[in-house]
Amino acid sequence: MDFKNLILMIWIASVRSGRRLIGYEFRRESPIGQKQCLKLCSVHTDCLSINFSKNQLLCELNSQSETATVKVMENTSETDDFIYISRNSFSQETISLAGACGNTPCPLGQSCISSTTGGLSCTVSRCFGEPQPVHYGYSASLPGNLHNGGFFSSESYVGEKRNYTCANGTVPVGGNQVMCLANGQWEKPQFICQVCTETSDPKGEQYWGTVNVTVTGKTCQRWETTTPHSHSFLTFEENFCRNPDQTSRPWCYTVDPSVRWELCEIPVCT
Ligand SMILES: *[C@@H]1O[C@H](CO)[C@@H](O)[C@H](O)[C@H]1NC(C)=O
Ligand SMILES: *[C@@H]1O[C@H](CO)[C@@H](O)[C@H](O)[C@H]1NC(C)=O
Ligand SMILES: *[C@@H]1O[C@H](CO)[C@@H](O)[C@H](O)[C@H]1NC(C)=O
Ligand SMILES: *[C@@H]1O[C@H](CO)[C@@H](O)[C@H](O)[C@H]1NC(C)=O
Ligand SMILES: CC(=O)N[C@H]1CO[C@H](CO)[C@@H](O)[C@@H]1O
Repeated sequence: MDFKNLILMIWIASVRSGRRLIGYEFRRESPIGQKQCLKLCSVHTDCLSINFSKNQLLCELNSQSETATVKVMENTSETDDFIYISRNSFSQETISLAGACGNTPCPLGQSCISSTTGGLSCTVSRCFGEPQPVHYGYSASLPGNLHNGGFFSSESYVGEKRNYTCANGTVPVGGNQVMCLANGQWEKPQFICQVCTETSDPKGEQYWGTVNVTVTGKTCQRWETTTPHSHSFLTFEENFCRNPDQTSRPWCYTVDPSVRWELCEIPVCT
């Protein structure tokens, strides 16, 4: 048995499957491989051990390693996936990579991570700012009390998905998650934030959004016109679905001469 294999054996013996050190995490990266996680720990002098999840490709750097007083958590169904590895069981090869990204720390939002070619380099690891979903249904008369929506969270690592919360008075339609991409930019949201009807207004009589098609996809007739359908609700905006007559939901006259009016599909606020 050569020296390399000996190190590998010691290393395996120190890996604790289904264990996780609780309470000393100072950094978390995802998605990242186990080897990259070890290297990341080795370039942080304050990293004494890692929690690594193979299924989630989640790497937790710990400021402590297991001792008589610092305990690793027993494997439960929740932590089964994790392995605990203390720094002093890393191979010499890994330790010698410390400082490989240079003596100055990586720029904000980047981490020292092994590249696909095997070398270490400062690599984008975080997304900043917030994604900008399409706000469908906002008209010029946007109520002033709406906030802009967002995450209510500052930490967003490459590969992580975050739930987006649409502004008050709007709900996400077609999903609500966005991923932080490898270039540090947010994925273009595939959902829209659409104006909804408040639960306190079940018939949507206060609906102020700009949906202009019916449930079957027919285009709405403009309110100020009386063709193809004549009517007396002439003062509403454009051809937006509205509920001026206590119908069950917002509706509109349609441009189809054979269909006088139809309900519109408007999401209900949660
Ligand atoms: C805990 O981990 C050990 C070692 O990986 C494994 O053999 C055992 O089945 C696990 N226990 C449970 C309850 O999953
Ligand atoms: C995120 O949104 C999904 C639905 O898209 C939901 O199942 C999940 O519980 C949400 N997570 C959090 C943390 O709110
Ligand atoms: C959004 O609406 C909820 C419930 O109406 C309210 O409690 C909250 O303060 C509002 N948030 C903002 C930022 O306007
Ligand atoms: C309906 O609304 C969409 C989105 O605001 C707009 O692009 C479109 O021109 C409108 N169509 C009609 C016929 O008003
Ligand atoms: C160092 C440490 O304990 N890191 C994390 C390991 O996993 C547990 C369970 O989620 C976290 O609470 C710890 O912070």
